[in-house]
Amino acid sequence: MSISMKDEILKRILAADGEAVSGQELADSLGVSRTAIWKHMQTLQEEGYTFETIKKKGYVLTGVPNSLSPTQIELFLNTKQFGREIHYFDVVDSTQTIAHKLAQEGAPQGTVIIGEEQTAGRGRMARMWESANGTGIWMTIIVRPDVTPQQASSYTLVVAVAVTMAIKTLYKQIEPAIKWPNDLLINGKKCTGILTEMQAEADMVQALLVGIGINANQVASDFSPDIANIATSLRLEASEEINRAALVATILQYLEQFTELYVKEGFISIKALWEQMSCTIGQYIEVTTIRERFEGIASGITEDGVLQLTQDDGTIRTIYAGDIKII
Ligand code: BTX
Repeated sequence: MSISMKDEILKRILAADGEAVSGQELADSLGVSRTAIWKHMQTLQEEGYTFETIKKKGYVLTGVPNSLSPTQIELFLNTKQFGREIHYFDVVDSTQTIAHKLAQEGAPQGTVIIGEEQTAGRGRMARMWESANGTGIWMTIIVRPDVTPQQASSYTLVVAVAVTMAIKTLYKQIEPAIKWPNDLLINGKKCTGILTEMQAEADMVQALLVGIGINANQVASDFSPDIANIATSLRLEASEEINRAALVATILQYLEQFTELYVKEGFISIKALWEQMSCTIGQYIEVTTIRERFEGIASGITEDGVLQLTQDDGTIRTIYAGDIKII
């Protein structure tokens, strides 16, 4: 059985978006017998797709397999470079570790590393990132933008915009808000974290390793007590099962698009979108950096993606990195 024929059938059924697709029409338009179509449908069911067969009308897709295999993602992928090479694992320590190694070995821009489960998923400053099996999206994308290491520090904001756009596009009922610099919140709880690491020489970025962790299909009891009060999942907020493969493909598409813009025109080309999606600007916040702690109003973001804080005495401080708490 040819894989491409099976994928073509699946693509058409997916494109019908809940409408029935007739087996006879599939057979006619693809130039094969009804029996051949039926056999392909059997294989798809073995892979985890579920269909309802409606008499005289055809097949309706009722469920997709819960997998982020490259085949699943490619079905939805519409990019030139991003996601065209996918390394997919059942269990990894951290997709960041694998990405570092692949980047050093010369992996091209857009290479994606995905693990269904991470045993040592990490956040910033060696914090842990809970990455249970099969429920979330745990992936790292290797990006090689032609920018200086200094400029690259605003790339995390670009990633946050791309992920927010993708979530909003597929799940119109939810609207994540970006909490500077690297979290997406829904109703005040964290659904996504971003970790950008860098391989660089003095004045040149070799690679950015963009780690994205998204809570997709967890239910409340899936979170450990440590994060149960601060974490949420897209499924909990959207009240529907999340098609993780479609979401990954949509993220890659936005990220490719925004990365091109960012390399050509800098952060300023994405600044307005970021401001629209941010829940940070205008808030009274407490900032913790490695060295100190202070507070004030998050008064804006600069053209370079640096956060500006206006303190009570009117002095303006610029913040390049740190954690913030809205108080
Ligand atoms: P962060 O340092 O901003 O956030 C880490 C904090 O978030 C933890 O201390 C904990 O309180 C909370 N947390 C941990 N796990 C979760 C979760 N699943 N949902 C919500 N909150 C949680 C954020 O760092 C950056 C995370 C990047 C994760 C990706 S996954 C793919 C890639 N591989 C890898 O090891 N990390 C990245």
